[in-house]
Amino acid sequence: MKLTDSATHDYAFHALDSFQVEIPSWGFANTGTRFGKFVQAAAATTIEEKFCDAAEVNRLTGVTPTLALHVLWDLPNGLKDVPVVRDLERRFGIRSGSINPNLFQDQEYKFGSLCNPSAAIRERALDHMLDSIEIGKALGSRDVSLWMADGSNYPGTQSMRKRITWLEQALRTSHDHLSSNQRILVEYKPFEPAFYHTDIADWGMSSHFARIAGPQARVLVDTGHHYSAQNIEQIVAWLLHTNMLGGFHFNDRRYADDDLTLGSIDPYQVFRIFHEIHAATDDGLATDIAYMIDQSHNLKGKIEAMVQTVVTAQELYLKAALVDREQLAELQQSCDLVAAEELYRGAFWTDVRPLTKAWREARGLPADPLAELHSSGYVERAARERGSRSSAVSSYA
Ligand code: LRH
Ligand code: MN
Repeated sequence: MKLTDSATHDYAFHALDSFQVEIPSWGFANTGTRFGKFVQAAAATTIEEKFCDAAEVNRLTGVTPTLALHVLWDLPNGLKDVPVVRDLERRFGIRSGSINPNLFQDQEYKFGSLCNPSAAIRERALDHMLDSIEIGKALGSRDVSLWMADGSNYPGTQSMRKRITWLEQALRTSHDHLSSNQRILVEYKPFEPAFYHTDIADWGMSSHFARIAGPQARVLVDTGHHYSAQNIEQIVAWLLHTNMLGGFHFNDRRYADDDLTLGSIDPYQVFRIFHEIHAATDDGLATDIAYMIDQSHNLKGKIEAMVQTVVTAQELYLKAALVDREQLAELQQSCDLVAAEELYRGAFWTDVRPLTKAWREARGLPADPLAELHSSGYVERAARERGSRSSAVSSYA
């Protein structure tokens, strides 16, 4: 069904009205690799500065009302920091998003956290998981987003099956502590920092743990957590088919978990993922999906990179929305390969920027968020106010 221009316009505006993406507090902080960290004067180091930067990104884009929080980095005193965060939410008009427990930084997690052979360490890790769930309840945020570094570096040094059992128990207990509207998102990653086995290494393992945990648990797909040859949109199709898809951590990569800005290396990848979601929505499948960004802006200006990423995500979401999926289904059914590919890829080639620009103007938003950021002087002001303090930094974010 070929859409008329005005129908395309209305459809595009509807799609853009329904798209929101969550930004990570750690995306505004000085981050780096094991080979070093290049400090930026305008980087955020306090939770207040992270909320302030998030509010600026939302002012510019209109589609980032929530900020993902990492417990140890943003609420180092746990539940006691909730009133501070509540106050920041009110001051900056940004709501707390997914709560990310940190089960990878403490020294005692050398051989794992929820999968550690030591029952005492597993107990302490579970306590942190339950604290994170209580923080989520206190902040009224929905998702507790669990990524664990747990694994091993050498064959024969750990019992992989015992670790599965320990994690199943911990996730059941965690799920039992959820409030009715909370979810646990189980994020998988094939390797790093563990380089022999990782306890939650792929979507199958994550699906299993989410099912074992309970009905309010789902799988989180970090686009950077795949071997380069893996077909990520096929994994997404499976998770949609099995109603196990809970959310995404969007970023891009050339080699491994590079955490580069979305669409910088393979924008077609994210288009293919969004297509599976639009098609599943057409077919009435549950698509209660949390779109989140998870990047580390080591070289690009952090706020600039975040605005660039949000704009790119909007454009790729809209390109995929504009695929004529009715006609595509007919071409797929008749195995008219070239016509199907030309229709599908044709949407990817479509320049949707005039539509996103018109949508922003219609919604009272800056037509070009990046240009507005540059002319606002926000980054320069932040650098002046924060610059003097930005000496070498300790932890990841
Ligand atoms: C692990 C990960 C996880 C976050 C961290 C910042 O690689 O993707 O989602 O906790 O990055
Ligand atoms: Mn992630």
